[in-house]
Amino acid sequence: LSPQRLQAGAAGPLYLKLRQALEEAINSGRLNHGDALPPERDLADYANISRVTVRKAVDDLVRDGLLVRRHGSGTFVVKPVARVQQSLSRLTSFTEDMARRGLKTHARWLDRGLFHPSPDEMMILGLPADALVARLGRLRVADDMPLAIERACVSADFLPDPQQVESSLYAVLEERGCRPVRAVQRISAYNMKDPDAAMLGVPAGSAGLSIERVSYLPSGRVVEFTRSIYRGDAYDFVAELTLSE
Ligand code: 16G
Repeated sequence: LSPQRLQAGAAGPLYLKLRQALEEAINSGRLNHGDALPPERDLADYANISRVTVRKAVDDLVRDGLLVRRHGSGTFVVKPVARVQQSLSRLTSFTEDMARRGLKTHARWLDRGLFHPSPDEMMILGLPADALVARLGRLRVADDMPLAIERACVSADFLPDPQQVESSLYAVLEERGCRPVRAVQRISAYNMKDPDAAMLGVPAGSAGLSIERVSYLPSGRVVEFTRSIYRGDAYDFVAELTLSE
């Protein structure tokens, strides 16, 4: 990032040269994934260029997903992700899926308690307005990488104490004899917005997947209605298709 190198060389806008220099620093590992970028003011002073130029180069790299701005804490180098290949034919839980890949999961709780159901929840779970539902909102993290935001809703009949769920909802449902055996899932494209994007560590506007899952007990009763946002840069959903007779 030396001022001489930036000023010298082929003609062209300074911000593009700075962008290229920063990109090289990231690709060569001089700037590591997760590292904070020096403040824009320091970069401008050091390279002897204007803050507007620095801002333009950084904006470009944020737009392309190489850097991410976190409110109040600065700009960071984005970690490239190994995509999760998720089967669409098995009814598994996030904890099980990650354990199978040797990853440790952890949750940041956004919501965990008993509430009266919203009209959507009443209709989908088949509950009266005076019923109670357990809502479990979590940022789901695997090996320190945030992957999804999930908001699960379960009738309090099945989960009277939501605090019982410390890591796996399905493990608790299994213990209580009401693990779902069938689910219908809808996946739609979604452009992420803040604060969700910020929680997932991606720029606002990044591609995401909005997923809804309604899962059932063997009796046909709905046990879970979950709305999630998955990172589009981290997931491939894979289904096996066969020719029907
Ligand atoms: C999966 C399910 C979610 C379920 C959760 C339970 C999708 C899109 N979502 O993430 O509906 O609530 O697993 O995971 O597949 P847990 O047992 O680890 O809490």
